[in-house]
Amino acid sequence: MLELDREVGEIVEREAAMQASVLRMIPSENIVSDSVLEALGSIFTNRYAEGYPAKRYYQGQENNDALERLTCARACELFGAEHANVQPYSGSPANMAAYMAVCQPGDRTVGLGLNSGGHLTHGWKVNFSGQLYEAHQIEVRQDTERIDYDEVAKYCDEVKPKVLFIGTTSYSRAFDFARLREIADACGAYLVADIAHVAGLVVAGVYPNPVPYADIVTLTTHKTLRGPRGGMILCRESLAKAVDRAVFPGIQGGPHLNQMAALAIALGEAARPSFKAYGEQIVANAKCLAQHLVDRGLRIVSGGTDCHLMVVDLRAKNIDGKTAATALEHAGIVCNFNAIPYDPNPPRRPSGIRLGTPSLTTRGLKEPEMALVADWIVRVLDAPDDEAVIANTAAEIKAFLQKYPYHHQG
Ligand code: DSN
Repeated sequence: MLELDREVGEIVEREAAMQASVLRMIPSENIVSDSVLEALGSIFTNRYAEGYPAKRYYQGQENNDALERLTCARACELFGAEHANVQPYSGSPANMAAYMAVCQPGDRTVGLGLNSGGHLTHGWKVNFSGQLYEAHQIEVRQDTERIDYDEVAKYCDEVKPKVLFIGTTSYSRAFDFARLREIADACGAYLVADIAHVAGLVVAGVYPNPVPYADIVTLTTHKTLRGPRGGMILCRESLAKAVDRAVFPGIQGGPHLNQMAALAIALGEAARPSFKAYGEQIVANAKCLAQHLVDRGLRIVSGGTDCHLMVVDLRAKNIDGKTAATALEHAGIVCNFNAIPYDPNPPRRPSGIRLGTPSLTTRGLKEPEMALVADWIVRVLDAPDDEAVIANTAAEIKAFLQKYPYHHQG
């Protein structure tokens, strides 16, 4: 094991100690259960299984087929979907497969812009989605920092995209998927919903489920869903073949079966009643934290959150996002700098930070603790260059977190 390779072992030990002693507030991260970790390290990592159950290009697939069928069945049950593909290595390949299933290179697409809270794969110019397709982007309104569905409808009517690709990486408001379906229908587009960030909240019933409305739903499995790093695609039966062909052989080779085993376990965990309570607490914590930050003089983009994340506009504190995120990291609060909509500052030094509550909620923090978290954040933002403040905050957080276990059983 790791004792036999001290160089790697020591890095892993340092990482474990770091993760346990800081407030991990990157909204796309979480803490998996011991069973998920165990499955990731299982002997399924030794296998290859190109193809799909009963249609593989390798022999000896009995257990691999059983595993993939079980994982797909759990995914369909949990999200109410007709078909699931559980092979995508992560979210970007899942999104690439979604495009490939319904578009040809050069087709027009409409997606949510990066600074409005969309993802790179929703048509950003340096991403494959902006290079292979004629990508058009919608932005949130400048005054409300929210999607204006009438504007989206008008824009889609002009552009006539083949696909309307909607999802969030930092948009904190719930999407109106029924309205998006109407907009897609009106211009003859496919609707793809990327719920990478909010998949666990959908399962918990605290965020709208796009499955009844979207032709294709993509997600990652490691964010609020609290599974292994990975991706998944859900779709209507009529698109199943196109989606499966896009994943393999369109983009990928063999699925990562150890990742699939871990995903099956995570989906089993997400089906438990305790997961619903977990999802509810994630959102309650995020709303509570947002309010505490507002009470302490900060502005939350769009005025708040409906999910697990928020983007904090730091301009009232005269500090940029990069400087803030670096000071917070040294103080034991790990987050990421993030652009705000219509950000006057450059992407490497934007005006905001993005905060999320999934990991803190997994550790057991609740509303009363969100006041402490807000205090620590604001203390650092008010004195980012004060070494004593930074060191004292880091020590306080480390001591505080000793009460909150880092391991859990799902
Ligand atoms: N966009 C990344 C994030 O939200 O952290 C994940 O792809």
